[in-house]
Formats: sequence, C-alpha cells, structure tokens
Amino acid sequence: MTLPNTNLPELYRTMRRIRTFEERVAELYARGLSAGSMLHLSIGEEGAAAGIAAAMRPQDSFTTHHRGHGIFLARGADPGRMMAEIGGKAAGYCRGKGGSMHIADMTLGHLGANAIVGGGIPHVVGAGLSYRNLGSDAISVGFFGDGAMQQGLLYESMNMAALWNLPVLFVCINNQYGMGTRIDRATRSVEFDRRAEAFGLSAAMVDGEDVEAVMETAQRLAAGARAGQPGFMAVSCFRFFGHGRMDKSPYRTEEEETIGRKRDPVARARDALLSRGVGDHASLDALDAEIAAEMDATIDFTAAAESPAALSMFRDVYGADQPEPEPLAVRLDRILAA
Ligand SMILES: Cc1ncc(C[n+]2csc(CCOP(=O)(O)OP(=O)(O)O)c2C)c(N)n1
Ligand SMILES: [Mg+2]
Repeated sequence: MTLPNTNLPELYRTMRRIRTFEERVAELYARGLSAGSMLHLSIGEEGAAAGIAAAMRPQDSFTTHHRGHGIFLARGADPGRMMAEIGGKAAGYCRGKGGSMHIADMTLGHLGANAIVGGGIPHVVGAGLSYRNLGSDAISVGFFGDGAMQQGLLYESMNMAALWNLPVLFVCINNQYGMGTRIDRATRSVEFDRRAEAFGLSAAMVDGEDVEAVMETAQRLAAGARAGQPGFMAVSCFRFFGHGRMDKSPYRTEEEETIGRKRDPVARARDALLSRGVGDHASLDALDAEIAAEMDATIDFTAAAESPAALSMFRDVYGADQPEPEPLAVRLDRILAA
C-alpha cells in the first residue's frame, strides 16, 4: 500500500502530549500545587497548536493568549519547566514569576503569553517589522482567541502588517466562546476571513479537528508571510472544559458539550493512523503510555522544586544594565530601623 506523504504520526504525538500535559495541569490544580486557579486548558484545541507549529521554522517567533500551554509545547517547550512555571516554582521558564498566563522564552521564540484579550497581537507586528528591517526570513505568529476578533487592536495590527508587507501570521483559535459568551452573541458576522481580506491579508478558515488541514493551510499562509504577504487563519474547534478550572460551563447544555467533544482532533488523528495502517492499537497505546509517564514526571518535578526566594521579586523586571530596586522588605526594615 502506498502511504500518503504526511507527518501525521508526529502531529498525533504532539497533540497527545498536549492533551496529557493539560490533564496533568488539571491534576496539579486539584492537588493544590498550582500557583492560582486561572488555568485555561486547551483540550479540544490541540489541532491548532500542533498544525501551526509544524508549519513554523526554528527562527520564527510567536505570542499566545492566556490559553497557550499547548502552543508552547508544540513549539518544543520542556514540559517539566512549563509545569514548574504553572506551579510557581523557581525551576519554571520565568523562574516561577510568570505562571500559566505569562510564560515567555526567547530561546524558543516565545515573545510571551498575555492575559489581556488581544494583548499579544501588536507584538508580532513589531517582531515582523524588525525581521523585515534586518533582512531576516523569520515570521512572527500571533495566536489569540475568538474574543480578540472584537478587539480594535487586532484591526490596527492587521492594517499595519498589510500596509508594510510584514512577515506576520495572525491565528484565531475559534473555540466558539469568550468565557461564557457564545460567539454569535458577540458578533453578527463569524466570517472572520472576510474581515482579514478587507485589510489586504491572505485569509483562510479551517476545521481544527483536522490537524493535517490546519498544517497545510498554515504552511501556505506562512510561505506567503515569509514572502511579505501577511496572513490570517481562523481555526474552528470546541473547548472541551470550562473557561478556567473554576468554571463548570453553566451556559452550555449537556447536549452541546457532548456534540462538541466529538470534535476531537486527537481521536480523529488516531483513527486516521489506524485506517491508513501507519500504526496499530498496540503501538499507539505504547506511545500514549510513554507520554503519560513523561507528563507524570512533570508533577513530581514541580512538587519537589523550590519556590523562588521572596527577595528575587524584582529581579528580571528591569534590564540587566539597570540598578536593581531595593526590595520592599529591605526598604521597610531600613525605614523602621531609622
Ligand atoms: C481586554 C480584556 N477584556 C476582558 C478580559 C477578561 N477575559 C479573560 S479571558 C476572556 C475571554 C477570552 O475569550 P477568547 O479570546 O475567545 O479566548 P478563549 O478563552 O476562548 O481561549 C475574557 C473576556 C481580559 N482578560 N482582557
Ligand atoms: Mg474563545
């Protein structure tokens, strides 16, 4: 049998790692080991993260919204350091001071997760401008939710990217909800590609359950962006669980959730691998077990890791050439001793 030329096994592996990591994040929270409760799981959205990351090159940069664990993992993040960050531990990517919603890492091109809806979008325009001026062939990819489609800064950013032919790709992960507000209660038009086209971007909408379609669309638009034609894509999917860990989704019916969770990119990829004869149940189960063990270890690592020292609070806030401010505790001691 001739197999289609695809990297579906790798995409499946990436998606399974994201799903299992997110399940462990939920466990971290349930065990009282997370730094705060604002943990936004991307279960159901793995097709977007894996498909688009597969179209990116090592020199490319990106920003994410608050639901960005999966995107960073797909990009090659170390899950132990990610979990430690989510647990507020010094071994985390931002020494435990960023947490789930503010992970960044320049070595992997992660210009920052951002908790402000749409907040990370202008940064990729700035990155794209710098690549163009430096003559680099890198692109910058901005990931955001459907909530940001109603934010003005997206349109300012799209306008500038198109006007200046910047190597930028805008990616809307449309999981149908902004917190408890369904998309059709937030806007009259969900033809998001048409909005982007109006600014002069190449645009597409794709089903996030089909990771290969996501990757192919991203490859096409990324190639355009690299050549100075910025792009936009909206990836449709369903957020399987609540907005954050405290949210039990009272605004969705059970029926809607049951139907929505059938839109499962991981299960679909697994079925495709089986039907194409690329894997069998035993080999896929073994892969899943290997990934489960890898992700279990992230919880043990986080539980055993040290918290950052309180007096390190101001470190990493100012540039290396700036004097470090006097820590509050030291300042108070000095004032009280006077
Ligand atoms: C500017 C701004 N307004 C409101 C909020 C509160 N808020 C946090 S997440 C969110 C919904 C975001 O929805 P979406 O962009 O679709 O991302 P999703 O959570 O679905 O991944 C809102 C309104 C915020 N963080 N920033
Ligand atoms: Mg949303």
